[in-house]
Amino acid sequence: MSAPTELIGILSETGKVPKRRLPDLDGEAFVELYRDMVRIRVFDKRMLALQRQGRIGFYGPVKGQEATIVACARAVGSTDWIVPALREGAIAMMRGLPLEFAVAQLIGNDMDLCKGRQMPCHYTWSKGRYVAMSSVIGTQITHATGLAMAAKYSERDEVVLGFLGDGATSSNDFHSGLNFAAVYSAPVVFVCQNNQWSISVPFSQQTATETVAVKAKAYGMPARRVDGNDVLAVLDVVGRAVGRARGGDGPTLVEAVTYRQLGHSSSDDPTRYRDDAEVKAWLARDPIARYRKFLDVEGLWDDERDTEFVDEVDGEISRVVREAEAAPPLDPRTLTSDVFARTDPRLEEHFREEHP
Ligand SMILES: Cc1ncc(C[n+]2csc(CCOP(=O)(O)OP(=O)(O)O)c2C)c(N)n1
Ligand SMILES: [Mg+2]
Repeated sequence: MSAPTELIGILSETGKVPKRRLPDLDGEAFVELYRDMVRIRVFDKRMLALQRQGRIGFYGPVKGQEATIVACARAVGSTDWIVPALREGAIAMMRGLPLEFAVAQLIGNDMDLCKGRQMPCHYTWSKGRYVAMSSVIGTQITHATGLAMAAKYSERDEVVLGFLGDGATSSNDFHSGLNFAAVYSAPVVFVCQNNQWSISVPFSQQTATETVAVKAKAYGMPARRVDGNDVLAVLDVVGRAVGRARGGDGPTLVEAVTYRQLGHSSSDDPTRYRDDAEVKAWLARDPIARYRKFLDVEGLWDDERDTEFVDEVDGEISRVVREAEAAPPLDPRTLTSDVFARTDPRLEEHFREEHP
């Protein structure tokens, strides 16, 4: 089985696409991919600002990784499953999680579907088959494999998209997850968002292999290494891998090569451990700016529509933030309400004393 190192791309830096590589999408579908990416960027900026204002405690930005997120969301169907890692929350929103619920999850109040029991950015949306993330790095991989094995065993037509970061390739679950998926020919596509950093650890210190994709060879599964800042290429590559899984041909490992433009989270200061020059070089390969050039070349978008759209998204976010912030804090009794059949009398006593 080949272990590709070639980086698959469709969009050139100037936004040109060779005719034969142009996906079979209509103008509106091309524009929708752009709108999806811009929505994520605006949401990201606004949520980071809320964190800086002390209105939410923590936020993990995804700036620079929007193309992979959007393309993956568009490459699967409604009956497929998403097992996210840290940076795929926008897929829950693209699959129907109302924005006000997403903001409430960041606040952890009464409107939060997770009842404040998850860290911020760990959204859940069962109707959209978006699984709440486990914070323990790498565990998402075995969860995705297990879901896919169950789907196959139960003869359900479902594919699982399992996400991981470059850092997660060092986890034990990477081995177990990929090994079981390949041996059982499970319908899962692993998407590794290689954003070059695992908090402050660079990719070169994470692994001695040149790429993530090469690791698939040891498990006997195919891999693709794709430009993760090229929304059209990721859509094509992940779409084919999903088709392969659906057709009964088993798992694929996709390495999406991208870059975390900001800190690991709102608690991190990346200027302490990485060079400005590196950041600048990747900013020049920004996925949204590059795709915008393509839309310009094709005559599908312009500055006026852009400003109007950003204003519209900004307005919608202001509205949902107001709505989410208006929700009351969680009643502390919900800590146990759907955990125990009968709350321990000592806890009951505590609730009575502390929260009469
Ligand atoms: C088992 C485990 N070890 C350490 C952590 C702390 N931690 C949270 S995120 C992270 C880095 C993850 O890097 P990567 O997999 O590349 O994902 P990225 O954050 O870059 O998207 C670490 C070490 C954790 N959550 N779980
Ligand atoms: Mg990373």
